[in-house]
Amino acid sequence: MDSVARLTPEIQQRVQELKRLLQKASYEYYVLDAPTIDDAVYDRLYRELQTLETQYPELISPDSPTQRVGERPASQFTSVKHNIPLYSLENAFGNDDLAIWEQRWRKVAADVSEFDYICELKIDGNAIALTYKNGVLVRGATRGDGITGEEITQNVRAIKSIPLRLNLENPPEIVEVRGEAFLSLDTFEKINRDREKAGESLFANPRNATAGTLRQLDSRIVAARQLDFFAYTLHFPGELATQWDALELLKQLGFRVNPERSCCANLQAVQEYCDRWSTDRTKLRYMTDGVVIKINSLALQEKLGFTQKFPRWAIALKYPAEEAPTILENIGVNVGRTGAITPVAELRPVLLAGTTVSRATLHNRDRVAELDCRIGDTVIIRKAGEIIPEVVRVLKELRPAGAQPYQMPSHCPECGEPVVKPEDEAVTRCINASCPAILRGALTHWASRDALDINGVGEKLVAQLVDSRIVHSVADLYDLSIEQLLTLERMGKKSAEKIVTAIQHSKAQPWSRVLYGLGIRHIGSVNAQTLTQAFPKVELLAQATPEQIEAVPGFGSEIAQSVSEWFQNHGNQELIDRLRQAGVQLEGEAAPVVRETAIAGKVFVITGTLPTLKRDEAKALIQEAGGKATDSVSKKTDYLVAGEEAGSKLEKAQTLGITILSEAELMELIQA
Ligand code: 1X8
Repeated sequence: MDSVARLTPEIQQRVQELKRLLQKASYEYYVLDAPTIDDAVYDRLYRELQTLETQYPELISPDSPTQRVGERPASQFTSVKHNIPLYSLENAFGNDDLAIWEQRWRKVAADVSEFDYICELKIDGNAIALTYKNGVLVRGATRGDGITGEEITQNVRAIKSIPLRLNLENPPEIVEVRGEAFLSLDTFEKINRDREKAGESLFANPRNATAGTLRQLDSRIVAARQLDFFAYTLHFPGELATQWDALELLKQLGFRVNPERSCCANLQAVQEYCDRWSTDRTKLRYMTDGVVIKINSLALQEKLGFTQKFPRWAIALKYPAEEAPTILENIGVNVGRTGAITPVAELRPVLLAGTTVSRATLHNRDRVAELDCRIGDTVIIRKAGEIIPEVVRVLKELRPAGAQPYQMPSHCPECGEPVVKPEDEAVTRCINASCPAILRGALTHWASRDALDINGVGEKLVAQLVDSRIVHSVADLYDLSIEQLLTLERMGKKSAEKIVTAIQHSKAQPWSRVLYGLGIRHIGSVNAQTLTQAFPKVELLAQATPEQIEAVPGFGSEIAQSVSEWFQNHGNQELIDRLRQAGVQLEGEAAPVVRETAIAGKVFVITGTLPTLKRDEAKALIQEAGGKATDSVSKKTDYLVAGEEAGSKLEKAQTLGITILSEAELMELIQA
């Protein structure tokens, strides 16, 4: 093997040629849906390029087709500020809303008499912002909150219909492209079939599956999932006049642009477009949830500008949730984390809003009685947004003879204990504190992302831990050993080690998350943060009277009662004691909810006087969010947080091109 092979002009030329050929082939295949070369030929060319790049690594460039998939998984994502914010759109739910919108914007631009609209399908996926520098894709980011998103460049590269290089001779220095990453319905269903086979939890809909895929740390998984992308916004310096031209230019640059767009001279034409797609959208192989209507002229868009929240020059007409009839084959029950027993409709599988539905919630006993649904009935089901489908009505005229009214079970299907139905509540409950279903729910909630955020402890593992009687309470998690985990089916040493480490790390999570994780009724993550601000120690909260809790702004008597009762329960007091012994945080200021991935591993230096934080406080916040705070600026520094009278450190950071943050920007970053 000649590892020091000489690089000749011929080889350089061949590499260029291979990149061009492969780029063109992939564009024809993924964007135009019109392949011109055989798969086998493509593979041969790809391997030839790969071989040459291995021999001459200096020839590898970020726009090479071999660079779509990263070799090594990323360890985390970082948050990035968008160059231009991503706005959300105002919603319209019918023609009246559209007419009001038109009147409203015309008042702002009273002198405008000539205009037209562009209608585009609203793709139900995840918005992505792409930055091209000198024609090469350098950054991909999720929408996030519109101001800051997560940097997912490596994953974006793995989307084959996104060009790594713009198809343009002399590209401007910076081009920004926005669009929607999505999964086709066929791919979505295949992913769920595979997950079902592997015993993994299913994605509720293609949008969630897309979001989950974009957040994969391993871009090889992203590539395997076959995400797709429609481009719809172009920020291109120069002479673009209309949205229509922008879409045409996006196409020329090598993007997939949704073909169903239409230029409409007036609202009536817009309404006809919306009417047509309200039915025709069910024939598409991807999910749409409405139509985006934009004013075509970019000059007029600029003149109209933005409100606090939305562009004035665009609106989204949303389609109502879809309904479908099917047969109710059985009524099962699900026991939740709080012991609530929910009747569940088991349905003959039916296609609804593009996905196959076989279960729907019936909410509670009163709802079942109100619907009077019986096994064998023909029922209408509806899917509203991403929420689990529900049964909305029964077609009683189609009821089979002899169908019996439904009776809720008198005993918990999980533990066999009698259930209770408080007079004033619609909910039937299992109140057996050691019911395995309640324990499973409590553990899953404890480990969930907004609570203790323990990676690797999901529904599947929790079920194994409960069934094998290794874990009887949340506190038992902290005594779990690698050896115990290894007794579980299909558990390897590496995974076991990771799980134990993740559990131990969760001890550093702030008191507010711990309180949320306890799963006290009415205490969601926002209430937990407010409460921990008012009661910065568990003892203070445990001893508080309902009146003292009610004195917290926003808290009513029902919440106060629920919290107070929880802490009076002997079993719960024991749980708190054990958590304290384990080293879980039961005090401290309510820290903002921080996602572990935002700045994990990033190196910060603080300099100058910050407007509100002392330097130690800023350091603590950075460390809490997983970052490192050091004292001197070097090439390894990721961020310099600069306050007033910052001196030589600021200069040095500027020369090294290090990102400089204000205190406010730091706060934004660690709250992302
Ligand atoms: C969101 C979306 C837009 C378009 C399509 N699908 C979406 N989900 C489009 O303009 N064709 S625009 C948009 C937004 O601005 N938030």
